[in-house]
Amino acid sequence: MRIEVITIFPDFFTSPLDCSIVGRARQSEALAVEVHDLRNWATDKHRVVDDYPYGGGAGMVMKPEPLILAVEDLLSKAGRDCPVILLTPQGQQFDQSKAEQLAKQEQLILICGHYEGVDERVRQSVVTEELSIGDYILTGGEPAALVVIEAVARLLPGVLGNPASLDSESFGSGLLEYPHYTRPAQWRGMSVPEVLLSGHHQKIHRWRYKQALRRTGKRRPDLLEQLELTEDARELLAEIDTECKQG
Ligand code: 4G3
Repeated sequence: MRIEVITIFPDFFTSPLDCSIVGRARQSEALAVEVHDLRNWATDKHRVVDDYPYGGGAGMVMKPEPLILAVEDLLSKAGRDCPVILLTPQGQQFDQSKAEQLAKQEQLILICGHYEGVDERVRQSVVTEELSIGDYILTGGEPAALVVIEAVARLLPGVLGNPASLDSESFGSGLLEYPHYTRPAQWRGMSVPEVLLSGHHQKIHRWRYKQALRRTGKRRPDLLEQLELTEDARELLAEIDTECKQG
């Protein structure tokens, strides 16, 4: 996959894109990320990319010409259409299913907005979708673009060593993860649940599944409601319910 990023702060991406899974994905050539300085497409000698809002008001607005020219250039180099995504608080909420959908694409163009917003004609003419990473405001779309790149990169074929871990993780199953433990079995009076030391794989699996259901019900009842529960899940939830009432 190829991801083109358009930003006024290319340096912001240097270390995050060189590190960890994303860095390895880029070295393995499963992923190519090109970061482009928006000012390369500014049309005046001072390379200005923002201006005052028509109608007045506080703050600046990103000018339409540099952004539209940048996207047109990158699309013509690609030789075909691809999603052109503006990271903005007004966008559709980015989630795991969106990451899975984007991971199927051959190329993405990510636009990082700044100031008070982006001239509406950028949306009208080149943006195909707007995404938000959550209900909060950032000074720029750069951290949001990094979140999208990270979430998508780890889904690309060959990027994670052990693809089985993708299915069991949170949101793959629609549930939050069960509690994890490693050695030592005892520390400062805190012990690892007995069942995990038992070697009884069926019991372990059922214990983990119950814990995942318990956590999800307690912390994210909205996620539990979206699931089609099996007979087994219903049974475990009933057990959890009685345990709660018993205290
Ligand atoms: C465009 C994304 C960009 C318009 C960007 C502000 C939060 C998110 C910006 C705009 C952003 C997010 C830059 N803040 N929640 N700020 O994904 O009004």
